[in-house]
Amino acid sequence: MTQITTIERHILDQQRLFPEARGTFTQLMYDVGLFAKLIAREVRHAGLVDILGRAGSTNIQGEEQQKLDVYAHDTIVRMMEYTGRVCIMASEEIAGPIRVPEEYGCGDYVLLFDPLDGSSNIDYNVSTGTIFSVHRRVTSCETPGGLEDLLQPGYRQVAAGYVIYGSSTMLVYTAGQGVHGFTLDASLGEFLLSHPDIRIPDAPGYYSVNAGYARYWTEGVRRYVEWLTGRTPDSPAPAMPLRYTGSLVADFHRTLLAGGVFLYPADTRDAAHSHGKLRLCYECAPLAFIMAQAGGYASDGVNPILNLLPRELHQRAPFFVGNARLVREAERFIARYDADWAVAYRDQVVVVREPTEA
Ligand code: P6P
Repeated sequence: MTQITTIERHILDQQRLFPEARGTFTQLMYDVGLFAKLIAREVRHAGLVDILGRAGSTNIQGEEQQKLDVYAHDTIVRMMEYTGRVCIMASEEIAGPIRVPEEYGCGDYVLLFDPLDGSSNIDYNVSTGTIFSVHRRVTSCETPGGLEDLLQPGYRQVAAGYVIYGSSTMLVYTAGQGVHGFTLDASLGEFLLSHPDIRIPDAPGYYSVNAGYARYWTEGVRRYVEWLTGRTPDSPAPAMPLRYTGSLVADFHRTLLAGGVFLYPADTRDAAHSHGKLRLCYECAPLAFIMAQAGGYASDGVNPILNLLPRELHQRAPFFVGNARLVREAERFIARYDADWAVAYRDQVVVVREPTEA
């Protein structure tokens, strides 16, 4: 009989790698699996409710339907604050830190998340996702968690993952011991191990970028994309095909499994996009941790994403992620053709290096 490994069993097996582990982190990952199931259930209903909603202004339960991203946010907050395993949280949906009521206790961990990324695609039935990042708190347990616990560099993450609500619902996570994917068996209500030890393929599959913004790219990014598409003599052969869904988790998941590179670069469209569109703390950093654990690499075009020290919760970062060779080539094009931009950018970000890094 083939072994069935639930995510709970897998997390327990991982915990056994750390004899000193007290099980709190394991419990936290159980909680993540549960909120993922709750959100997946509602996302699955979205299309149905939408059709029925057209008959009137209420959903099938006769309630005013919550927006799914608000539902996802509320589900995660309610689920996680009650456990007492986190001391503070941050969400893409809320401007400031989410404090944990004192009566729930003050945990050792910190959770940052994008509750439903790509939710604008729900009406078109495009995959969406939840992205999460876990840090250990750095402030004393005697005090409530604070911004200092949230604004940590990506290399200090203890876990990161995402749930993709696609043709099937998958939870992909790392706790620093490789990347593992679990597919939801809705009939069991369990996430079952379907993709153990994910490694990004060496052979690049696709490149992924919103080519509609090409006119706003810097020269280095433009030349880099020409290189990816075989329009320069030393391009990676064969020229890579383009895939772009406009849903970060879907584009990242395909890059992780098929190889290649995803980029959302800084562009000259307006000030809001001068560091790109994606958020460092709960989009770029967790996905960078996963990609590093799968043998790939993530950069802002100048620095490793994992070495960026966030200065504010919703800070954006240019994002290049995928095969290490392809991402480092992006850094070379930017260093060569966007030197002035890179000098100005370096003055705007704070870089810290992992102590073990040379
Ligand atoms: P654009 C979705 O709104 C999102 O935040 C990410 O999921 C996605 O990668 C990006 O925006 C798409 O942005 O500018 O290409 O539509």
